[in-house]
Amino acid sequence: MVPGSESIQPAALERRAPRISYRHEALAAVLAETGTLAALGFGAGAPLHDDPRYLPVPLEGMEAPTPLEVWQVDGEVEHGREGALRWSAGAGWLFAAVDLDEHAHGGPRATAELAYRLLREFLARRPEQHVQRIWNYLGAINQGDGDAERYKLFCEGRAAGMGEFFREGFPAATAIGHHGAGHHGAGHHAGGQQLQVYLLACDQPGQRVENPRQVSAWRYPRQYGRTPPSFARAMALPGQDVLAISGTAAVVGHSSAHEDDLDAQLAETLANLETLLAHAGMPAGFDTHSPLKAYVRHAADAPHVLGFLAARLPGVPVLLLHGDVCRRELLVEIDGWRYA
Ligand code: 3EB
Repeated sequence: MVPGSESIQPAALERRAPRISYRHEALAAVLAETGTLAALGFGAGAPLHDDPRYLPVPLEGMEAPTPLEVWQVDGEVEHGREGALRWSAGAGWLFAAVDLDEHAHGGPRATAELAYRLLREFLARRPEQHVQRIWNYLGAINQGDGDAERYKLFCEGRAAGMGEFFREGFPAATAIGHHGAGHHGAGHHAGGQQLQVYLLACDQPGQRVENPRQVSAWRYPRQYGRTPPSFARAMALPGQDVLAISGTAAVVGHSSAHEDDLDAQLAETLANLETLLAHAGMPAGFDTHSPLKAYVRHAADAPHVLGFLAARLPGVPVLLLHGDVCRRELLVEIDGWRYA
């Protein structure tokens, strides 16, 4: 199914992928359902709850009301906390998240290194060691110039914190800048200095998928920083029933395309997504079961992005979030899931 995957082993256990949905429901009701592995709230208005499966994400929704994102598995879910890390696990799947204040840990590089070390050390003690998908949200992502840009420092710290844990290949990922408003429950966090990293892992490996229109991120040339970004373009989850799609933008080869042209960037992003689906052996197009997120740099662009996606991807659930792509010339990025 996945090109270049000559050694797919028959899975010892079929791991049906988590169902991901956007839901306008009460958080307590969602958490009370059997099989709820994680629930994500967005922005300053997100609900408050102590359950470790609930993560308030520091990105604002751009359409009110903003739904919860809910991850559900087949079976009972256990959960807990260890210091800055919270986790849940069930049916072979694991959710884990860390939220760190950069002020307390020495800036973006050291904080990213710590976040990845904490996650890696936790995973090393778990049966679910195969990380499929990671999201990274940091403040002021484009601040600083050249190698001192905060995103590039984050990339250095991430690679250091990963150590040898990902030597067989990187997970699919997203890295987006938040606007630092901070959650009303974030307590000690100075909003703009919050680093949040969360992930989905499984007790079986997935299959990494690259995009033939794009240079693999870990091979980006020196101009993009001392340490290239550590992610795969997508991951076919172990059951081969879902493609987890990394943050995808108007990058062709290794270059940003269509500077300052929102429509052209959106069209190029969709072309990249379609190529990724084809290369993963999946049917073309997205559908009503395949939720996407669109991260939009300028709030004023939200209606236009919504209109574009409604026309080009009718019926596809899209959550619009206010977030900055890690290259300052890029205005929009899309990630999500494609169910087979
Ligand atoms: C790109 O194609 C856009 O650093 O984890 C997309 C997805 C991007 C993930 C990351 C960065 C990351 O290079 C940027």
